[in-house]
Amino acid sequence: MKIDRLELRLLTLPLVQFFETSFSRVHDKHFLIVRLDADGVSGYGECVADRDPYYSAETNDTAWHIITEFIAPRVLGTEFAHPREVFPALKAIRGHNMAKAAVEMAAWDLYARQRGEPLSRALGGTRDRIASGVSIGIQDSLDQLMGKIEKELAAGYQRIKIKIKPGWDLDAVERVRKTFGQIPLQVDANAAYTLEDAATLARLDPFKLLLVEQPLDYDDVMDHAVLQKQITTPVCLDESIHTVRIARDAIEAKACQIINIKPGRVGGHQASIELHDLCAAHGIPVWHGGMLESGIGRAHNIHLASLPNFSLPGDIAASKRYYQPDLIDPEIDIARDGTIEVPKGPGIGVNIVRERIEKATLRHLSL
Ligand code: OSB
Ligand code: MG
Repeated sequence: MKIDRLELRLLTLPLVQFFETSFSRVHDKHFLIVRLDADGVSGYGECVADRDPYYSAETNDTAWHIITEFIAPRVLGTEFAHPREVFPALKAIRGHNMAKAAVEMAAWDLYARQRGEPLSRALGGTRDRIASGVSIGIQDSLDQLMGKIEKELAAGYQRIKIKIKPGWDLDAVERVRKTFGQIPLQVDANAAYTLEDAATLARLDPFKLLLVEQPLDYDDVMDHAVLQKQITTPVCLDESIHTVRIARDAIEAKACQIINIKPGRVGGHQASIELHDLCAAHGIPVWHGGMLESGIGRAHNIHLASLPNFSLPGDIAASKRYYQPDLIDPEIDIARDGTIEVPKGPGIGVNIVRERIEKATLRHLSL
């Protein structure tokens, strides 16, 4: 495929409910959508950067800058035999994985659409439904948190993840266990602790959590290895895993027993496949993370999560938990058994509603 056009949009959508992590509370999402055209076919990708550099160093504005100034010139007019060639073609650009991923993933959608096959097949997916879990943000009260969990369990979600931070951790987990018993439960600290908190984190052990996600700093590997020796809850890394190489180091150092894969964080689908395969070779289970994506990014995630080593339920939930309406129609929904169907149509396999994209657009550029 020879890509002849790149369209970039900055969009905003209000969240159905605010989402609070250890680093911020958001009420609406700001994100980029990339469209690539080749031979009359279009492919779409979503950038998971945010307005602020609190989850990662990238923001929508840095992604806009990197895509227009550095990625577009390397992609436009270039003949790619396969989308796996896109990420290596961007090697001269250090970092900026979210910007790269948005374009690379659009190329995968384009490729699969050209071939008339679902993206999951092009990626090497092996299942037609994925297991779905929910990520529940920090609430104003524990009562409110219990209400949210009750609702999501009733909807059928296969596991619950709650966000934690110092002061919203042990009491919250204890309350969840007291109220709901031994449900599949995990926690995500988004880097809110240091090794000095090891004793507090060890007090989570008796609650038999599936995992504790990114307890320590966003760029740390070795402190996590030290922490893992002091706690029995399996450590799962999210923020720290920027590249396949860092994952290899983290596994070697025994800094984690589980890895969360987000294609935006590692540079797209190809890097995610390599990360997935590396983990499989080392017996490290993976699950698919979420970044409050619209239906476009969410559909990409569903296809990727159909690969075999995604053996734990992901943070890929129904559209209506996030956006009403979503950018796609029909929206993504879960079945009563807590699974989501992998779309069967060509590419990401969802219908993108142009008018909704237009309505949500703040900025627009065609190259
Ligand atoms: O750490 O997994 C995270 C959302 C934004 C930024 C970081 C994270 C998250 C989530 C939400 O946990 C997952 C989702 O429901 O999309
Ligand atoms: Mg996380």
